[in-house]
Amino acid sequence: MQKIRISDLGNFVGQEVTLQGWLFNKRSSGKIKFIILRDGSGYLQCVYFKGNLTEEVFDKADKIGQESSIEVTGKVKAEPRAPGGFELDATGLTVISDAHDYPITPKDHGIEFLLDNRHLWLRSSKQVAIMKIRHRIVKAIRDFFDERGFTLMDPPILTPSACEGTSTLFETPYFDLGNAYLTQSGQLYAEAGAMALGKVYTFGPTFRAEKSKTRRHLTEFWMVEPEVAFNDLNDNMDLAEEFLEYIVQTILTERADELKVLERDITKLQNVKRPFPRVHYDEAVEILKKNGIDFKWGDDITGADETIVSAQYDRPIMVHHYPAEIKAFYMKRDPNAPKYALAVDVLAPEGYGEIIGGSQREDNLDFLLERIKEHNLPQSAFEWYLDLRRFGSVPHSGFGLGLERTVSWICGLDHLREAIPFPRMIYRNTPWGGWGGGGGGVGGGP
Ligand code: NSS
Repeated sequence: MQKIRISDLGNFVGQEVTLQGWLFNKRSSGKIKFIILRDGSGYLQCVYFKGNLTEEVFDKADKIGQESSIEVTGKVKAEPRAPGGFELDATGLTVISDAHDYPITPKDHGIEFLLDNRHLWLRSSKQVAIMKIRHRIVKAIRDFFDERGFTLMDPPILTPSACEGTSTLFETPYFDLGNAYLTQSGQLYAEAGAMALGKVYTFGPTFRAEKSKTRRHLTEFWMVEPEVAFNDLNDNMDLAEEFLEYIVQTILTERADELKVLERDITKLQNVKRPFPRVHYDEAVEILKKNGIDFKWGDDITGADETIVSAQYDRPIMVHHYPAEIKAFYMKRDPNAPKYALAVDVLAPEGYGEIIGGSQREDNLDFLLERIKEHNLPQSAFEWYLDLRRFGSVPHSGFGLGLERTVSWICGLDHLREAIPFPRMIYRNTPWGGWGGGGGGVGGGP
C-alpha cells in the first residue's frame, strides 16, 4: 500500500492509498460518515459507507475526537466539488492517538486565548495558509537575490554596538567583555560584505526592545537586507520596487489557494507593479497639510500619517529625502541639500505602512566621523566600520524589508502577531518559555 500526502492525490486517482494525518472535522448522515483529514499539505474528505465497512470501523469513526491522529485507507476519487478536487472512498481507519476536548473549536475564540494556545492554533486552516505564504515569501526573497548575483551573508546576532540608535537594544552580559546587544539590523556587516562581494544580502532575526504596543511592532522580527556597492539612492529605489513587485506577483500565482482561504482581496495586490510613485518628503508634508494634519516640517511620518499619504495612490509608494535630523547616523546627506538624508521608506497600501527602510550610506570618512560624534556613539566601536571608508570607499546603498510586515500586508492580517509562528511582543513572550510566569526556564514545548 502506498503511503502518500494529500497534495499528491492527483497522481493516484482510482488507486488504493493510505494517508496519515489529523481529524480536522467530521459529520455523519445515516449510513454515511464523513471525516475531514488534514495532513499539512491539504484537506481530504474521507467518505465511510456503512455497507463497505466492518461495524467496528464504522463505530470508530463516530468516537474519535477533533485532532486525533489517524491513518485512513481507501480509493482516490476525483470529485470536482470537494476542496482540493478529490475524495477518498474510505474503507480503513486506524487511530494513532485519540484526542478529546481539543481546546480550539470552530466557534470564535478571543485573541488572548488563541495566543496562549499558539502551539495548537497553528493547526487552524487560516494559520496554515499564513505559514505557507510566509514560507513562499522567504523563498521568493532568496530566489530574487540569488538570481541577480547577490551572495547571502549571515551577520552576527550578538553585537557590540547599536545600528539603529541606542534606545531599543536588548542587552546581555558577555563574559569578561562587558555587554553585548542583540542585533537590530545586519546592515553594518552587510556593508563590509558589499565591499568584499559587490552585492550581498543578509536575512535573519533582528531584535528591538521597542515599547510600542502597536499592531506593527514585534520585539523579534525577521529582516532581509540587500546592500550593493556603487548603487546610489535611485538605484536603491529601482531595486526595492523590482523586489516588491517580484514578491507580490510570485505569491499571487504560487499561493492563490492560500490567499483564497484568507479571503484576501487580491485586486489590491494585482496593482503592485512598477514603477511605484516616488514621493519627496516635502511632497508628503504637503499632502498631510492638505488633509488637515497639523504636521511640522522635520517631524517623522509615522503610523496614521503614512496611511493618509499612501491613500493618495493605488500601489506602494517610496517616500524619499527625509530630514537628516530624524534619520540614522550612517545615512548620506544630499550633497546639494544637506538637510535631507538620501533615505527611502517604502509604504505599503491599505494602511499597512512602512515595510522597507533604506538609504544611500555615508561613504566619506570625515562626514561619517562627524555623524558618529553627533549621535554620541563610541568611535572605538565603529573603527572597523570606518575602515570601510578608509580602504576603497565607494557609493553604496541598501535597505531592510521587514518579513512580518510583508506577510501581514500580503495576507491582509490586522496584526503582525499572526505573521510569525511564535510572536514576541512587549507584553507577551509565551508560548514557549514562560520566563515571565512561574520561574521556569526557557525551553520546553513539543
Ligand atoms: O529600522 S529600519 O527602518 N531600517 C533598518 O533597520 C536598516 N538598517 C535597514 C537597511 O538599510 N539595511 O527597519 C527596516 C524594516 C522596517 O521597514 C520594518 O519593515 C521592519 O524592518 N521593522 C519591524 N518589523 C516588525 N517589528 C518591528 N519592531 C520593526 N522595526 C522595523
